[in-house]
Amino acid sequence: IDLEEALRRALGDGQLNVAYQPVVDLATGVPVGAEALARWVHPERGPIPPATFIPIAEEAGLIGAVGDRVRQEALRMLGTWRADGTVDDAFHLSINVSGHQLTDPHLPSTVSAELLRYGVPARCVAFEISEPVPVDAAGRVLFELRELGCHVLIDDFGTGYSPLGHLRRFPVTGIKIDRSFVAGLGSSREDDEIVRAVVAMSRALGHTVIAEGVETRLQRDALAAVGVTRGQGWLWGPAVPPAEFARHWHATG
Ligand code: G
Ligand code: G
Ligand code: MN
Ligand code: NA
Repeated sequence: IDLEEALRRALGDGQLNVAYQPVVDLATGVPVGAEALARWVHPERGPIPPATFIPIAEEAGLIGAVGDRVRQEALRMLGTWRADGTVDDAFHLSINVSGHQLTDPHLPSTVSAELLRYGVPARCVAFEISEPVPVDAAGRVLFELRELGCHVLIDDFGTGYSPLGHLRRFPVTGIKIDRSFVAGLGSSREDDEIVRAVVAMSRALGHTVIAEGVETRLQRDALAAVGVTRGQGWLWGPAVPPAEFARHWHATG
């Protein structure tokens, strides 16, 4: 099938949804937040992973529409969860933003209106950046999002596109340690030392640190040993649809 055409249709048909992966307190396993992740289930082809459709959306000029859809749906969901007691007042929701979205000067006012509409405090929302971004335009947008009170996280820290310069140029409030470093924790001396150094730097800068891709108790314990307090990964659970998230995490949280 022509995936671009199918994606265009999916946006109109509500085939594009959001799944939520818990971010937990490493020591207790209690959820302190979640990351919103785009999900597309095509009526005939079944699930199409973001690694496939996000690049298509970028090429087709649809990444703005996809991003808007995910953000609006995620903020609406957080408003509902806050109102019905599924999550507490400290719960943070992370939303991915593409480089393209960060060049839209209207993004901060759009976000501000959505926060009001859904009754969500800005301090409960974090935007994750993981791509090369045009520094001047994105800098302005990120400063305005930060001024609203939203958090700004560097995603995939240490790999992909996460230059240290972002920490100086952008109003960053935290980092997410890429899962490739978490993978070797407790068994690779290099990974242990790299994560230890990243944590020391983040602490000195006053940034929060979230470890991604935590799959084993060995990794969790190694993270705790170097002072990481928040984690995300299959050890606690994958991204799941909102109803399942509420059912599972309401009881434990
Ligand atoms: O769940 P996983 O397969 O869910 O996600 C794969 C990749 O797709 C990740 O790198 C993630 O950052 C990216 N991704 C998931 N949802 C979104 C989204 O809503 N917007 C953008 N820009 N990227 C997303
Ligand atoms: O935005 P980001 O690139 O961080 O997207 C999160 C991606 O990581 C998603 O594709 C998600 O399915 C994946 N993921 C989440 N938890 C784990 C994990 O414990 N191990 C691995 N290998 N991948 C994970
Ligand atoms: Mn992310
Ligand atoms: Na990541």
